[in-house]
Amino acid sequence: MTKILVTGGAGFIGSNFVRYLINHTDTSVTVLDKLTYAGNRESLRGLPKNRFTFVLGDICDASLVHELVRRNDLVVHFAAESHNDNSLRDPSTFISTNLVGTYTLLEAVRRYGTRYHHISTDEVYGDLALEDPDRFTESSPYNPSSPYSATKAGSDHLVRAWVRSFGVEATLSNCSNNYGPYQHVEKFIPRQITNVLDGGRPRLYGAGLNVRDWIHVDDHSSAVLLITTEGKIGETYLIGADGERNNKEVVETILELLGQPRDAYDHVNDRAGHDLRYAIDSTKLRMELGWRPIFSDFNTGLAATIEWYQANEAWWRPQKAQTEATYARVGQ
Ligand code: NAD
Ligand code: TDX
Repeated sequence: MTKILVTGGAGFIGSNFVRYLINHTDTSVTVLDKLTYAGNRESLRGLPKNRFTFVLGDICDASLVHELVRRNDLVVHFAAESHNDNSLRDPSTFISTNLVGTYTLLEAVRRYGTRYHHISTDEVYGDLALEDPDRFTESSPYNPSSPYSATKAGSDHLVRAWVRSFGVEATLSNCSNNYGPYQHVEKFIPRQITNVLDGGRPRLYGAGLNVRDWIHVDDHSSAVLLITTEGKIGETYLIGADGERNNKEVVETILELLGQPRDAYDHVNDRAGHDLRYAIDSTKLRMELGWRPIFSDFNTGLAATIEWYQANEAWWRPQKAQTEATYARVGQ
């Protein structure tokens, strides 16, 4: 049985990945998570005690990280400050968690010879024009726009340097925008769903023409698991499910699925430096490792996600008022 250390396992993608591991493998899982505003112990409720351990702590705490890495066979590193809007308000925690935290983990896996998988984002490549026929590939140049994406780009570079200079056994993946259950209400899709459930209206930045390439979080999990077992050391794999949609279309679909008029949304202040379009070409992952997404129909996945938020108000309610108050201060 493999022992896997999952950092950031109380966050959106980490908690879905932990559940995916428990349901699809016989591994035992240890989560290391600081439980920042984005981490939620409730997202890991009900996991089997004989296969799951939760450790409260910071990935920048070198002695704790070394002790946990020493006891595990594989580290999958999700922990991060993950929200672009927050990074525009205060980049400081992005520097410490995303850069120093990754460095701390790399030094530990280097010391114990532990296999490492690095979770990253398509945002490291910057953005594409709306009419550009090209999509991001593993050889696209790095060109991050926000403090968040710059720190993710920096962390990717650290991983490659530790592979080349110190022989660390690492793989990397850069995924497009995830949606699904347990996503914090600060993020686009859960924010709009819960606004409507609260009797309010969706809030679209600018004209709403920015394009994101949506993938269901379970498809991200299946790809990461495959890369950790079949991926080649030192290689990067882009993860995406051909889910390009502009924000206006997504809001209109949410409204329709919730039985509201398709135009019942508000335009609000745009994000500074707002990336126009992300789009992933996942040919390498599909051809070399045989990966395929299961959620090929975005509207079906979105409908299931809406049902999850309807059924789990107790999970999201505690964060909603504070999140909206923070947005209101900047006219969003
Ligand atoms: P999230 O904000 O929902 O979760 C982050 C988790 O990390 C939280 O549980 C938080 O408590 C924990 N954490 C933060 N700082 C920590 C620290 N110093 N020590 C220990 N734990 C800490 O984020 P997410 O959306 O689940 O993203 C997870 C990863 O996936 C990130 O690395 C992100 O860059 C990447 N990613 C996200 C997306 C997306 O669409 N959300 C897409 C591609 C890549
Ligand atoms: O209220 C909103 N209205 C709106 O129009 C919010 C919160 C967002 N938006 C727009 C901004 C983006 O164009 O929706 C799009 C998606 O926004 P976010 O959910 O903040 O995601 P994004 O900035 O694209 O980054 C996400 O995908 C890549 C994750 O948060 C990152 O962690 C990941 O790396």
